[in-house]
Amino acid sequence: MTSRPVYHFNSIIVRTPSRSVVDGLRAEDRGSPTYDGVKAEHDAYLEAMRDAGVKATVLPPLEAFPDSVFVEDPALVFTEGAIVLRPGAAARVRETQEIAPTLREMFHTVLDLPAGYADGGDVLTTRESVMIGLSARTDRAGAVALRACLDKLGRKSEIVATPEGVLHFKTDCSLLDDETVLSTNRLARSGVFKNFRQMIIPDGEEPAANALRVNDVVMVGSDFPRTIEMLDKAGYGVVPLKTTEIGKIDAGLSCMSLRWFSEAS
Ligand code: CIR
Repeated sequence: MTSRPVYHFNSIIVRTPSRSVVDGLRAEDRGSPTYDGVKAEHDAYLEAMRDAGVKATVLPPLEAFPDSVFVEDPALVFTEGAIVLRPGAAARVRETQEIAPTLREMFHTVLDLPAGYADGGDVLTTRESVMIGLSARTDRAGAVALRACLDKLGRKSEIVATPEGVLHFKTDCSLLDDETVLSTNRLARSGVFKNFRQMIIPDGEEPAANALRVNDVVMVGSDFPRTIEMLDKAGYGVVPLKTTEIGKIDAGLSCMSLRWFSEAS
């Protein structure tokens, strides 16, 4: 195990939103996002990422795949290699074919999930292990197959539960540093983070749990002032980013990038 912090990244892949993003999947209809709104949120995200010190590979929009801006779901990336996943939503399955060629160009080792279903949004990489949350998108067969792929990359992993009705494991949590997680109360109550220091999201701000630590900063949805204040007081370098539009299609900050530390850069 390297001594590099898990949140130390120098490389990301993002995909420009397509105009079809207004038709993105959602569990509950709270109105469609506007294309211009999503694009503005994506532009600000990319700028914040570059400010945080990463080199971005920007892929072109895919009109046939409304949710393809959420590149986190069809693949997983690590310094040691990438894994092409099998997304659990039928409309998103073929996003893997679109991202795989880029991964094969950028990584020496690219594995393919051989069975079941798994979305990257269900995977939280921590210092000790890679946590794989079972959800409506990630089934046990996918999680078991993913553990075997992670073994090949030399990564320890564990299978955990996602609270009922929550889209992805990381919808409800994020890593703040190597010892600390930010979690909703409903997820923390399950005991999954007993080996971590836990910061609990204030009631009513649950979507803020999908924050994103990148190098020296923690990106947090700007609609969540109490979470921002809590993290600020705890000494984190908070960068508030607007997530109002992507929030309408159940997305947050981690969804919009694949992040890793490339030893080649
Ligand atoms: C979906 O339902 O797949 C998209 N509308 C949202 C994906 C969010 N991705 C993530 O949390 N990693």
